[in-house]
Amino acid sequence: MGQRRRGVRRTGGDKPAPRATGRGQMAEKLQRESIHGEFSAAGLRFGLVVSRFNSFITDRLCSAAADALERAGASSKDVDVVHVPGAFELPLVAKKLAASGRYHALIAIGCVLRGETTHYDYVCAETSRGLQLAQMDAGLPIIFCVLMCDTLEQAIDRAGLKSGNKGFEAGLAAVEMARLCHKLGARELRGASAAPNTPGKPRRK
Ligand code: INI
Repeated sequence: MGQRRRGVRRTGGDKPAPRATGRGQMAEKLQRESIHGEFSAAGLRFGLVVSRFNSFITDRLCSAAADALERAGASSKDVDVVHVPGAFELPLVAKKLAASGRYHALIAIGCVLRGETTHYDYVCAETSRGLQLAQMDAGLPIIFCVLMCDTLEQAIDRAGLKSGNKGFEAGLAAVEMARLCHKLGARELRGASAAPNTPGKPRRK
């Protein structure tokens, strides 16, 4: 029986099989050239839509979101806060703000707490559905910062206590998405003019 040399895989041909390395060149290239949004908010405009229902929580989420925007370099003159009665009203107002063309990203802030009836389920479902529809219609990032909790304690944990502050995370997400969408928009334009079948300038004879 022929013995195989250690470390040499037989492929049937003369060519040695590609060696599996920890990280291939392709993976490194993809990592290096991946597209992402920078955390720089300078010159960007943001709209925060904040529900007044459970304002004990939503005020804290809003402050943390504003803090994140400020730390990322946003100017206070470029951040607007609009209040609505409850989470259910967030989508319509977000849609209107998106249509204004004034903002690079919006943050929808609310807190829905489960009660004894099915009201909670309808408010949660329609709020999330409405915000996603508004975001897709407008093509503008609308960050989802609506807590949906079984208890007040769970909400408090997520508004600055045990589980951090979801408002701060939403602020960072808004900056990243605003930058990313801006970048992708610019790439689309460049890609269009560079498409192979795009007619170029007529050549002079
Ligand atoms: N709105 C909230 O934002 N959070 C709640 O917990 C909540 N609950 O429990 O009822 C709530 N209801 C109000 C709703 O969002 C609308 O404002 C209201 O139905 C008027 O359209």
